[in-house]
Amino acid sequence: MILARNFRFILVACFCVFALSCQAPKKNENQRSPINSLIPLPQEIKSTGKAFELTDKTAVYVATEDEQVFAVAEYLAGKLRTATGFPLPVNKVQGQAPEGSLVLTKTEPDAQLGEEGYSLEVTESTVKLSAPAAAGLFRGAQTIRQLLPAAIESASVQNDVDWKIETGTIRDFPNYAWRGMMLDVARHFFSVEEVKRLLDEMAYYKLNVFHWHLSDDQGWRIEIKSWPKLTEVGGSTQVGGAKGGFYTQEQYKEIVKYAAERYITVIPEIDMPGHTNAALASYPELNCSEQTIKISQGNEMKRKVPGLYTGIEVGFSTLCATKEVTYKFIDDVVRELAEMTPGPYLHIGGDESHATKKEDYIPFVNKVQEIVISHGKKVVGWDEIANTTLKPNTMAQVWADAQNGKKAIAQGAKLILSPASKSYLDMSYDSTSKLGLHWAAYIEVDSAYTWDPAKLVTGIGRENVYGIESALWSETIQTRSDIEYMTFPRLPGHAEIGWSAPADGKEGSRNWNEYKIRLANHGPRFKAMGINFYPSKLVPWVQ
Ligand code: TNX
Repeated sequence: MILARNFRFILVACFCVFALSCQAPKKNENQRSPINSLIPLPQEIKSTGKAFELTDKTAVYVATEDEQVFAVAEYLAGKLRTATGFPLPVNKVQGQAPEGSLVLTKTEPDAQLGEEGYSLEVTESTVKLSAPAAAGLFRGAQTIRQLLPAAIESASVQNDVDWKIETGTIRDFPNYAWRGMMLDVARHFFSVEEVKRLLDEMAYYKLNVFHWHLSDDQGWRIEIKSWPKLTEVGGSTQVGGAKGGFYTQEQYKEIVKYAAERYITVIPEIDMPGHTNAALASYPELNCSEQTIKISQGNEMKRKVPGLYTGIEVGFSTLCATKEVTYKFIDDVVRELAEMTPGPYLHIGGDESHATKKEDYIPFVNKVQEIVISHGKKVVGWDEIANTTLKPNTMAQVWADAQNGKKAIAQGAKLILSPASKSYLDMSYDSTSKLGLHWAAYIEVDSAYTWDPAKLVTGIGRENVYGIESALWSETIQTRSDIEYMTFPRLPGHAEIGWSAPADGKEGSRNWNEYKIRLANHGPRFKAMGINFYPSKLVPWVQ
């Protein structure tokens, strides 16, 4: 180990001194202390105080035949070409790469680095990024972007910038396997381009799971060929009553591919048995109620169908758990979804099913788990599903009730932690926020950062937690700009909680005062990327 985590503070202090001692900073120079620009903080980092400079002669070399590695090299070069204006060609190389180059190498498996870990060695002459897997190289590529001046993220060529990376070594790997973000596209619909943009932003902070909340009372957003009215009817509107939208299966696959190129796994969610009004309005037979109404002329009787819903109340809808057609419906939906989802998990929701009879909820969730497994996938559900018999490999996502988390653990399940009071990105920052709800908390940027998944609840420890996830519900979120305002700058803090071990080596604490300096250095990066962010007064933003 180059440096134990406990020494990070000493290091941070050293880098601060280094940064202060720099004379006459050029454009962006003050953002260049390596630690000060890195989120999430790497596990081990050692600076040697000199610099590698990217020039119009720099080339990128790939020291393997692996096409995925080549693709990562192309991705990285693409990210660096725009603002530098340098050609940065990507070439394969056997043996030594020439001086002045960036080299990507695939190494032998390494238990500590795993799939996503990497090491980076920067000397005055070369930047060497190596990892056992392409995913690790991709994560390391984000570190290289962050080590460069913030202007590297600009959408046009920037002159007068020294494109320097400070020399040193980094060895880095994630603390948690699942570092996710959920986007609710049901309450308000977001386009393919908006989703791709979010995936790019997630990738920059080394997230690896995109949880896609595809259905809810207000909208059904994924084309299901065997049940076409789901999108025709259920996808037609959204909160507030405006036109909704949905993804065709082709668009879904396009997003899955885009995510995969960023080493992000897509986990689709079909929320059930509650949160299903859009489906119930599309297919009357999925309702339990056989109530009939008289059609004014003639003797015909017609089943009463709930209308489309565009409000934001929850807990009033349920699929009929006692009808066979319900399970035929779920089987078709799960089959079509599973066929176009390479990731191992499907999310079945299961939350706030207040309209489902208690005696129906447990057999319902048990049957749905079986259906998902029969299509080759594992199950994730909101914490309420812990009240049923969890199948092996089913995971519970704790959002509201830690007791449910403990029930899941008692059944041998792992947890995804999304505590609403810390990780819900739809919670307002404070009482003056125009966007968001605040039923769980107001979540300022420091509060979003200062928690430890392994210490949050007595009885839920590191070994029970598979990962963490930020959730953006979209009752009040309508545009890309709204998404970004609620996501930034809280998501980088969550990303660090998921990736980095607690900064002072002690469990249960994170040092906000150290972190806020690094976050402040991301202000110019957000601006260069055109990200609309909440300029919290708690952060000493670099201008
Ligand atoms: C609770 S979190 C919900 C969502 C809402 C959210 C609003 C969860 C599993 N259910 O349906 O959108 O609160 O913050």
